[in-house]
Amino acid sequence: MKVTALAAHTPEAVRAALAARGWDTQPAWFAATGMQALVVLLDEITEAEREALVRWGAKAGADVLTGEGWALVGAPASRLAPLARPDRLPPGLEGLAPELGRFLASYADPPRRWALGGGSVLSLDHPVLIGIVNVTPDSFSDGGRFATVDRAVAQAERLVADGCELLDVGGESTRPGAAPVMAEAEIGRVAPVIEQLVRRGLGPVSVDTRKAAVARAALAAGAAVVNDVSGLAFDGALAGVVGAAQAGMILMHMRGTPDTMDSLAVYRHVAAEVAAELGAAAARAEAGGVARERVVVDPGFGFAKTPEQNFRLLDELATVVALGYPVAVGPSRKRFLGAATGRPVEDRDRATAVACALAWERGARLFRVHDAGVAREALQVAGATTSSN
Ligand code: PMM
Repeated sequence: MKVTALAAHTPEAVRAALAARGWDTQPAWFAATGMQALVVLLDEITEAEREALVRWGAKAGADVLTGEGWALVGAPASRLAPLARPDRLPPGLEGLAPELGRFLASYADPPRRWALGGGSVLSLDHPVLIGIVNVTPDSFSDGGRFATVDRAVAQAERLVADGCELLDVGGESTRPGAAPVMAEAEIGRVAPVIEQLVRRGLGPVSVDTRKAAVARAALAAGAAVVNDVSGLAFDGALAGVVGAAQAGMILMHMRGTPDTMDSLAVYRHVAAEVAAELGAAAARAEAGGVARERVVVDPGFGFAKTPEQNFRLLDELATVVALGYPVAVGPSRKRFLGAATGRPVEDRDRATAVACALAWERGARLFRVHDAGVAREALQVAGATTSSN
């Protein structure tokens, strides 16, 4: 007898073991996905559901830890599946099926593409780089250097040459203490740049704004995506603008505003709370008319999070991925990377690249970066390491 411990962090090792023993691709993948261990936290459950879960767990061989109003359930995905099937549900657990069904469906079949505006589609089977084109006079990392259209275009050309598939143009700094920018001034900064980038075929282009008026002007100038760092909390009209234009939308997590966010970095469990708040933002987007296939979520590294919380969130990114939307991350040159490396803002591209690779491994698919060169190499290695599921 010979014992071999298989890698359990993805279904790949089980799939390969079955394939090597003659299983066909499809059943091998299906079985391996079913064997994958999952842990789900169920909050807001009734006392009756809690008791029913404990009984079911004992019978089904699932680990169930519970307290008042909650249960932690650990089991292979295949064993959780009956809980998502109304016809096979143990009595007393009928209320769990819809949410669990949604979760298991997106676990088994994560989004493989992102529909932007203008008919563009980005394939998510490989790491997608989003290049940052800041046209603010006061952005924290490249403040003022690309403040004219020509400079922004030159920066965009470099980012595209380095592999960026989307360019994110921003005209408002979200640094704490940054001066607020009126919509007209923001439009004056971003619209001419977006027009030039699109005219030169450097697109698709995204606009980094919280304001409906700026989004409307940017979309008219040719932008295909609106990237809202407030996750639709700042301007109630923004979802309607994005929905009407059938554009893509990135919803980033933050709390408060750049001026108040640091005092709001209080979490009992940062990944679970960020995921819940992003789920609510995505529901707002869909209610406002943005189609689900156009939505991307972003945990918002550095926004209302301490360095420790950013690292916890990066490690537990799979919780955000489990929402079922493609996940973008923007760790680029941020303070938490400086906290770990001691490097100043202008020397954090290596740390950024590592953070991107770790995020890819945990399920992120889009990476917003200032300098694409090093990040691309890190992501090429990370991408090549991941099985093509
Ligand atoms: N970070 C900044 C600005 N916009 N958008 C998304 N989606 N994710 C981010 O992490 C993010 C963002 C702040 O960084 P910058 O001022 O250097 O652009």
